[in-house]
Amino acid sequence: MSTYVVSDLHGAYDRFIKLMDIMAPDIEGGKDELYILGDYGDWGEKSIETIRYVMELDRSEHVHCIKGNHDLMFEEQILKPDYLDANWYYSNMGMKTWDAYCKLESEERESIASWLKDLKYSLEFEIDGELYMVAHAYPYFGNRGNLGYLYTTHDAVWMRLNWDSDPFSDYHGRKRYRALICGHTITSRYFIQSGLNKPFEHNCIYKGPHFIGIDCGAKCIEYSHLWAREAKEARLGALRIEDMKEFYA
Ligand SMILES: [Mn+2]
Repeated sequence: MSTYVVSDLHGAYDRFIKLMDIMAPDIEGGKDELYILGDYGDWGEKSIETIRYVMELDRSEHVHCIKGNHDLMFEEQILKPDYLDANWYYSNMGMKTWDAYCKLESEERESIASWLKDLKYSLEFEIDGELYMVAHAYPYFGNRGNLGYLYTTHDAVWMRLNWDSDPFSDYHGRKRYRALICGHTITSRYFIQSGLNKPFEHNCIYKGPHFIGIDCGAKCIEYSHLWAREAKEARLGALRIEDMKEFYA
């Protein structure tokens, strides 16, 4: 059995199909598990296509989807359709997602809305006796009053880590996590902060002291007219936890 983790698809449908071909997780046979850590749409041209495909995958009990900040903004926009959230629509490039969504049949709109609502903020799994948590940006332990503000759904999708952040430093529970695996921040930021050189010309997965960042910047793929360097470095990355093998498209 293998466990694959990918994040921040951002409408990069063609790259995701390519990556799935390269990883070839055995979902149907139930041998492998696939975790997708959120931000399915926005930025890329094929946001709705990506969401549709992920929803199809998510029908399997071996696929586990997490909510990202973009998915939360989309969800909130659906709940308040008369008030356009400019922060999502313009600043976070939700326009293609929203415009395409509004043209869908009501049945599909409803199924997307209910899928977004049900996305989890975190999940955990054990491999070789080591416990991992996956979340879009930051740990989430459920709505527990005793942990107060330290762990909110807001942080779970929005928090920005630094290269040496310990996302479990305020956690005083009995579990011992090997690492958080998250997306949300393009990994080049961690390499620049830490003074490490990236081992490749393209973005790659960041294996830090307390967390593993896997967002390799797929949202920039279609923006070479704005950010030539970012777009050139961008790719979609995934990690297989058992042997820490990296996959890129
Ligand atoms: Mn994000």
